[in-house]
Amino acid sequence: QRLVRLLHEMPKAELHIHIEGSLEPELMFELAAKNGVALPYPDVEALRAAYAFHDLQSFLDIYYAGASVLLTADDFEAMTFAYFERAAADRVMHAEIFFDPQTHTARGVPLDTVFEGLTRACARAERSFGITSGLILCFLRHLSEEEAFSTLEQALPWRHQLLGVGLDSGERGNPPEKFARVFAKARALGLHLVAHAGEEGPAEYVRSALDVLHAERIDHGVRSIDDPELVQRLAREGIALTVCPLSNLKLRVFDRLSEHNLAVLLRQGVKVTVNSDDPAYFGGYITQNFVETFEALPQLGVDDAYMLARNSFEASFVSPERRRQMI
Ligand code: ES4
Ligand code: ZN
Repeated sequence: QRLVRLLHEMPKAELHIHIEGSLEPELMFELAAKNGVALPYPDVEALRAAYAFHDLQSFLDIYYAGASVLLTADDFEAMTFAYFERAAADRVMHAEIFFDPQTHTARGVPLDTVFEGLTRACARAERSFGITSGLILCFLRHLSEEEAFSTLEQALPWRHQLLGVGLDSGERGNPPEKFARVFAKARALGLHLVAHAGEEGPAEYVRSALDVLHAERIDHGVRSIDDPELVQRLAREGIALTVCPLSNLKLRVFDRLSEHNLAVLLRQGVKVTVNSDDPAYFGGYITQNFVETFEALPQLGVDDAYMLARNSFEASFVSPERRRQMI
């Protein structure tokens, strides 16, 4: 109906998308065959059937295995451009894209190959669809800070193609503090800073992402709800949360979408945005996230749709001029 059409057609920015999480099973099998990489599933159907997760780690195991088919710059370009085609259909005007270099360098894929493929796709998306984008290099938090430093060092020749750095992978037991020094280095380089926090981990990790890492946005952040003082602070300081409802559902952060706290956070004045996280694994791209969330939370209406879209532009790292163009 009218609301669904609005959610589909309204211009939006996507601020939380792991590009490796946009790799659809069909392309995964195509690349596996081309590159002679064996997948532990016989076909697309068997692979999709394995997408029944019970927590973050059970997803990450399959997600890192899926990325093993990516070998050449063309592979990274194909995956990334396929995401942009979906994004264009969802009226995404601007995307800030996460990638996990350590997943690839650990397999012997050079960082240059990753950057080459991603940057080519980003340039082509701007020409083809007018979508602007930026790349956010994520450190894997289950690895050491030393390894994160080495990754940042290797990325320095590409720093002008980088919008910022982020922090992802298994949250529990890997607090933001573990990466204080490497984030300080990235900050000194003038990079933007974001971090996953308060997805499976406690509200305390959201606080330390802000206070210790100086993160400008919090990815997920839904566990902030356990700390009312923190929620007030997020609202007061205009700190955006990049919320991913279908991800939270699939990884059992919430048992049902109707139990999601997105609307509560929004009503408390928090700058909430809606995003897709790993759309090939979680059952939908950004518009699907909007539509299912609005269906599950009847207190959300047209005004909220506009507010969530406006929040996505305001929380993005684009220049004010480009922002005026988009809205
Ligand atoms: C992720 Cl949903 C999620 N959480 C943390 N790290 C990730 N990497 C890819 N998807
Ligand atoms: Zn994420």
